[in-house]
Amino acid sequence: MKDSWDAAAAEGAAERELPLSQRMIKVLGNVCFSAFVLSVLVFTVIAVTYQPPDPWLDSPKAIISKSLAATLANATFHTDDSVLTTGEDLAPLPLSNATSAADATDNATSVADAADNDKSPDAADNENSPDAAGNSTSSDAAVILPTLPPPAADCDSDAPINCSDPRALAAIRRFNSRIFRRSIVFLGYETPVPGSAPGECDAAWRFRNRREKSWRRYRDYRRFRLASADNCTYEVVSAGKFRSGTNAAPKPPSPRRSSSPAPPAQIPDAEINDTIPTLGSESDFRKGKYLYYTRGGDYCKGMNQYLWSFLCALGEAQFLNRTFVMDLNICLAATYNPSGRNEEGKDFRYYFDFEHLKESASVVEESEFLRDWRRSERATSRKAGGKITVRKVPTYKVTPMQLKKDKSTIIWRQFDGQEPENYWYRVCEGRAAKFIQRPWQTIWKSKRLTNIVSEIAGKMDWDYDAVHVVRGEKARNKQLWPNLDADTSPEALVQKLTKVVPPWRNLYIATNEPFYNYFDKLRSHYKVHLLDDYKYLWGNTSEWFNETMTLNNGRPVEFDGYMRVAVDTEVLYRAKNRVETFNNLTRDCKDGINTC
Ligand SMILES: *[C@@H]1O[C@H](CO)[C@@H](O)[C@H](O)[C@H]1NC(C)=O
Ligand SMILES: *[C@@H]1O[C@H](CO)[C@@H](O)[C@H](O)[C@H]1NC(C)=O
Ligand SMILES: *[C@@H]1O[C@H](CO)[C@@H](O)[C@H](O)[C@H]1NC(C)=O
Ligand SMILES: *[C@@H]1O[C@H](CO)[C@@H](O)[C@H](O)[C@H]1NC(C)=O
Ligand SMILES: *[C@@H]1O[C@H](CO)[C@@H](O)[C@H](O)[C@H]1NC(C)=O
Ligand SMILES: *[C@@H]1O[C@H](CO)[C@@H](O)[C@H](O)[C@H]1NC(C)=O
Ligand SMILES: *[C@@H]1O[C@H](CO)[C@@H](O)[C@H](O)[C@H]1NC(C)=O
Ligand SMILES: *[C@@H]1O[C@H](CO)[C@@H](O)[C@H](O)[C@H]1NC(C)=O
Ligand SMILES: *[C@@H]1O[C@H](CO)[C@@H](O)[C@H](O)[C@H]1NC(C)=O
Ligand SMILES: *[C@@H]1O[C@H](CO)[C@@H](O)[C@H](O)[C@H]1NC(C)=O
Ligand SMILES: CC(=O)N[C@H]1CO[C@H](CO)[C@@H](O)[C@@H]1O
Repeated sequence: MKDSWDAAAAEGAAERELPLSQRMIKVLGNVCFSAFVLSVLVFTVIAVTYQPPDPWLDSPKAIISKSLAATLANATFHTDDSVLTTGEDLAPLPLSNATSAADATDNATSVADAADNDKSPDAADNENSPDAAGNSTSSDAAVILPTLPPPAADCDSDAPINCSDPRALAAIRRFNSRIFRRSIVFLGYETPVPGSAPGECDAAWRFRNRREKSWRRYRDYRRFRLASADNCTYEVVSAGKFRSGTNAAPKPPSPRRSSSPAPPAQIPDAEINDTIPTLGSESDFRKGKYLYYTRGGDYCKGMNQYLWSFLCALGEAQFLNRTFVMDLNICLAATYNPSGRNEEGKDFRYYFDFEHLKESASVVEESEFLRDWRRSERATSRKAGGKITVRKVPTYKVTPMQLKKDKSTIIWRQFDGQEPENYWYRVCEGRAAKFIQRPWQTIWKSKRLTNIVSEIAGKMDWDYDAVHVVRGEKARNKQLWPNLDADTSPEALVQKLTKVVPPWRNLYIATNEPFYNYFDKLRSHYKVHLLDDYKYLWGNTSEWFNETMTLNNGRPVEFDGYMRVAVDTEVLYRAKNRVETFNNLTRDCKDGINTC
């Protein structure tokens, strides 16, 4: 389905090119290094140019606009507890030079994995790592050098397993790429360390999810039991679950008085850097050009409306070639809050990836901006230097095109007036829609949330099917959705799912049905997983809890309804097979009677 663009491309390419890769690997053995590099290049080029023939991916922009337009009626959004698909679900990878270079190396791994499609042992043996050669140089050539571990001259297969021996990592890599090839792309491995018993090794690595179209990387570490074969290669006998290799877990920076076998040490995700950028000197501030929006009527509306408006504003800033002044505070609408009230003071970074946003668009945080503005004004009055010019724009009826020529340092849209006159997104209506592109690819879900997603999917070993069961308001509204309630009843679910999902699969149920035991009937057919089974991932001992608390000045953050749906949706997207409510479970239409 909506496979990750690059992964789909790599897989697609691998499928189409499989005979070639098989032949090449057979012919090459492990000597023709330069030809191997060439084949990697070929794969990489194919991966970069190949467009999967997936209608979902044809026009992500159209899809987003459509899904939003569908929720838009007379300049008001229906509140809907569905989560908008965001950039990493839809967008092709941002092919900046740096990332495409990174991709090329990633691809070396995916190519190796793809080559593993070939079930023949020699192909598997060729899949070898720089780490396996005991030497991870930064040179690209070394990264894809296919060497075998040095054949032991005096082979003693009874010798104890040595985890730092390159053969251990080679065996683990082979095993991983055989088992998880379809789900994840393996990036850097670390040298395995001994596990808790002889013959056990703990290995850690980073991976990317094939179904996520971002470059974000996640961590895993597992425990493996290894055995030495007669010819002295190591083989994996059994492998532990997600993050079972606690000896290989990243260590917290400060040495702790550990030794208690209790929970594995966890450290905050050091790869997240969503600190608020500062503007720098006062003269830097002066040199900039800014677009500043006063809070409008969108505040405290649904999250879809928030994004639709925010992306309009950001689109205008890009159209005007200005830095957008952004308020990181979000007011979360009542529908997502367990309290049932609108809640102010939520942070953009709880939900979205600010690091990606600041890398892909020019933004500055509002309070930083206001402080620097004041500072510059003061400096101006002292030195009578160049004045900071401000153009105030009271209404959305002044179009972006009219502002294009404006040279003011700050263009300040003020959104006076009543709803719906004061909605930000009205700026992008009418003729402006032709000029302004909403930069939807700048919005990814927060990595703090997708870390949870990765963990849930990892606990199921990426081997699960999922069903999306929409109930809630829609099931209660018999006028617009006459059959939904009956079609999603426990009996109907058993009847329908057993036709399409093989028995005893892991079955993840993404749902807005609040009653946990509602799906119990499915438990006699499947290993049922629900979001609430993973509560501990955001509970008060979790990594997420610590990390969000840091953002919130040390106060705990509630795992709210929007986060729930965001995680639920992403776990659903990563499933091997996905059964949807509309189309698959019921013939009712997604948006009510006669809308499909
Ligand atoms: C939208 O406005 C039109 C006419 O202005 C009206 O007929 C229609 O019922 C309105 N739709 C909603 C959902 O309010
Ligand atoms: C990135 O690529 C663009 C063209 O696509 C080029 O103009 C630019 O110089 C490159 N930047 C770097 C750092 O290589
Ligand atoms: C890699 O190994 C080669 C020879 O085995 C050595 O000369 C080189 O310094 C090593 N590089 C690193 C980064 O360890
Ligand atoms: C394990 O293998 C590493 C790397 O080959 C080697 O340096 C080390 O001495 C070995 N340890 C034992 C106990 O054999
Ligand atoms: C070593 O033996 C294992 C199992 O016996 C086999 O799968 C593997 O292909 C052999 N490797 C080599 C290089 O002969
Ligand atoms: C985080 O990113 C900012 C730039 O946005 C950079 O200045 C800072 O050094 C980074 N911090 C870390 C710890 O990487
Ligand atoms: C956008 O602004 C930057 C500096 O703010 C300038 O260097 C660049 O030329 C501008 N681009 C366009 C297309 O106006
Ligand atoms: C975590 O929550 C539980 C129950 O909600 C409470 O008993 C416990 O004290 C909390 N622990 C911490 C460290 O806050
Ligand atoms: C969260 O932070 C507390 C206090 O800083 C620490 O004791 C705990 O180990 C952390 N938990 C996780 C899961 O990182
Ligand atoms: C769900 O419906 C879609 C569209 O009708 C169909 O392509 C897909 O195969 C169905 N999935 C299952 C598991 O039945
Ligand atoms: C296995 C491998 O080559 N991994 C590389 C993938 O690309 C990133 C780029 O940032 C490198 O850091 C990894 O080492």
